[in-house]
Amino acid sequence: MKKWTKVVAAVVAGTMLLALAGCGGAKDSKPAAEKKADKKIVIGFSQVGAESEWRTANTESIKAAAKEAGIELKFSDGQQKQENQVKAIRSFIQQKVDVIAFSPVVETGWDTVLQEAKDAHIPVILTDRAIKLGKGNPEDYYVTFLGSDFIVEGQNAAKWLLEFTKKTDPVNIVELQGTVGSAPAIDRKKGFEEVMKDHPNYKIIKSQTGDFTRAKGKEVMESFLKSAKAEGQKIDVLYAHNDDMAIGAIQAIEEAGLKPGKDIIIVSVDGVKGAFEAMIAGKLNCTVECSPLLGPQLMDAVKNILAGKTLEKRILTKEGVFPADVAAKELPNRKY
Ligand code: GZL
Repeated sequence: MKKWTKVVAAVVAGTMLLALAGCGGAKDSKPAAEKKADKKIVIGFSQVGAESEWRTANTESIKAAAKEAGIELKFSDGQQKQENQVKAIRSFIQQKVDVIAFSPVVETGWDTVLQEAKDAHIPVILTDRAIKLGKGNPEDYYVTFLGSDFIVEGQNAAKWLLEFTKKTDPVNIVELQGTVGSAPAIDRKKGFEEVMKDHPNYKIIKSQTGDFTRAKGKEVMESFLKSAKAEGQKIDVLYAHNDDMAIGAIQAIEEAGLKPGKDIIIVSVDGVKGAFEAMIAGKLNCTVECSPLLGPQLMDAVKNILAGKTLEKRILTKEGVFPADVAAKELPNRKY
């Protein structure tokens, strides 16, 4: 009997040892990729700020898409200051996130922090706005850039205006520019002027930044109206680089006793709901779409990068032009 007990004890002990080794082994035998697959993806996102309806919709799209994709999102609001965005990107590097994405408030000044991200081997995705580096090719510092073509948006605004007004006598245009030094402000101006150069009777007589906000757009439009009156100039058209500045300007035009959309033709960019409501009220004549709904594309790009796939350097968003006569029909379809 004693001998049996010894044998059973040995078998039990052996089995236990095997089981322990097996379960340890099971842990060690899982392929690295699978282990990685178990680990939740973490993305650090540095946002420009909360300056416009467009930006709010962009932030909502990114947050919703991260949740949907099961990706942990570390989100930072830059309050439209580059130093805040640089600080956020540095913190993402410290936290060793899997991917860094950001919408650069201005085009330049990113060389050092992007080199730090590169040295830390953290892939970077550009969303919404482009960058320019002091030296070297920007494309060496980010995996992909997803967003709109702002030059085309400026061209579309000018083409719509020419088609809508069909003027041969002088047309005085005032321009509310976006944030100084930002890609959308630079390129929307560039695209608009490229088309207008073949129509010299259409002239930009005043141009100033309204920083993409309603408040500043109203303030600058007030100064345009005041100085034009003092100089005996008529303002025929307002070209605003975003709908928020146009909506602010509409208030200034009304307070000056003029009819926005009639006395002053207004064309702007973004295609936010507020623009459709202004068009239905007859106060805005056209908005050129610039989609903020970049969240799903961003999360797909993150997953593809971490899966080792190669991405296009540039992922373009398709956009339309919405004149006032389609606003009522289109409004129910708008997602931002
Ligand atoms: C455009 C985006 C601009 C919007 C503005 O992609 O960067 O910034 O046109 C926003 O409304 O503030």
